[in-house]
Amino acid sequence: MSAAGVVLYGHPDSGHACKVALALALAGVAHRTVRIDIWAPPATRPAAFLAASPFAEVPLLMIDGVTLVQSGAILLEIAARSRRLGGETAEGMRRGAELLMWEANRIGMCLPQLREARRVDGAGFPPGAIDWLRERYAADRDRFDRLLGAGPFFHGAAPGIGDCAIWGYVQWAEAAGVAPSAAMDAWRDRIRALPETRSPEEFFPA
Ligand SMILES: N[C@@H](CCC(=O)N[C@@H](CS)C(=O)NCC(=O)O)C(=O)O
Repeated sequence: MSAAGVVLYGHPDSGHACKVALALALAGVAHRTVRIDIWAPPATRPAAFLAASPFAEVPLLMIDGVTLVQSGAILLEIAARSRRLGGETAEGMRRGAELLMWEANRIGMCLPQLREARRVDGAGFPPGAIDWLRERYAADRDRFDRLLGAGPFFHGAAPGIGDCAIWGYVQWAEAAGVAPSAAMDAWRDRIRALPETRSPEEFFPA
């Protein structure tokens, strides 16, 4: 994977894009980023991006001419290609895949929606939807603690793609109007303390 051949399209407001940016940083994959304005109409996005992305969504990762979409699939590819972040062993890949599926179905479903609900002041959310999402989050927070176990990371002593996926939106729990668990808070501190971790703005500078 050469730096010139690896391009990540993303935006700092996208937790899905932050998952991939963190994984590339932790795996030491040299790359360049292209910031896509996800708040502008899709048709205004760069032609090369629109041609490659089926839904005009970020993240999109280009590796040596191969286009990858869907953050979870991208994370699995990074682990497999770099043999890091769980990609070192079959067991690490299995753990990563399990965590990615859990995140996408659970915490990665309710937290982005709760954050969006606050941004738009609930407009467009049917009655009861926000309460339902909050109830789901309460269950997800308990399971976060159980999955993390003794930690310090979801993959054990070092972070893996599961940590990157879960970081995507758990980093913004308060912005979604919910409280992190104590274990969540401590884990976020550990992720932030990693030398490779950057803020969303630093990952995707304007
Ligand atoms: N399931 C996708 C979700 C991607 C997604 O929802 N991307 C949003 C930002 S978080 C986006 O690009 N929105 C802009 C748009 O749809 O126009 C993934 O995991 O990558």
